[in-house]
Amino acid sequence: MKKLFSKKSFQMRDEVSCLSQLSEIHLKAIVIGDYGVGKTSLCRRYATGMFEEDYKPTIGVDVYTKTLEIPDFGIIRLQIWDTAGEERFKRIYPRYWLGARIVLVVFDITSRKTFESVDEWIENARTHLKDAQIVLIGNKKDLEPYREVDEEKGRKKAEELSLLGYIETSAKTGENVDKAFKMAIDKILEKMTR
Ligand SMILES: Nc1nc2c(ncn2[C@@H]2O[C@H](COP(=O)(O)OP(=O)(O)OP(=O)(O)O)[C@@H](O)[C@H]2O)c(=O)[nH]1
Ligand SMILES: [Mg+2]
Repeated sequence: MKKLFSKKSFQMRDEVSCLSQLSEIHLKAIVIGDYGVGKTSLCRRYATGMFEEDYKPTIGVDVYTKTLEIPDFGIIRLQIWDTAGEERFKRIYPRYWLGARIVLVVFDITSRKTFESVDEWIENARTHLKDAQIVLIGNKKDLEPYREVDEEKGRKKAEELSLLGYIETSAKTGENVDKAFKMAIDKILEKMTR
């Protein structure tokens, strides 16, 4: 197997598990937000590069995986828990939060209502996770003519709530999807190697 690590040693915190002598890092992300905002579409686009126009509401949770090779660092195996946004499933089961280091809170830029739910989702996440990187995502960026939430509002919300950042994505075109995940992963790697 190709050697992926330099000999440089670094301190690992107990928040990530490390297998086979620092060659693999396992990270868990959880994706939350109202129904229909595009959580599944973002996960699918990121993990498989595909997009589906059909809306099939998620029931419970689906788990996606993605393996990333970080030059001079190693392999990250990312597990992405895609939750259901539908009202009656709004309560995320406690075990879904377990071990998550990344939270992606998604709203739909064409729906003010989904943006108004963001505070509740974030409060919910913070009750369960004390040290996670939270990224706010305004999805459906390709539907610009139907926009109901200004980019500035999203940015301000992320600042107000001291989140890692705000990014607008399109699961349909793929725009910024990798970047949204990378934002959180980079932050975790930065903290680990500091
Ligand atoms: N135009 C456009 N449509 C999108 C985008 N992302 C998702 N959609 C569509 O929006 C609908 C809902 O997408 P899902 O990904 O299933 O939404 P969800 O947040 O997973 O919904 P729940 O599982 O019910 O919580 C589907 O018809 C998708 O094709 C996007 O970026 N642009
Ligand atoms: Mg879904």
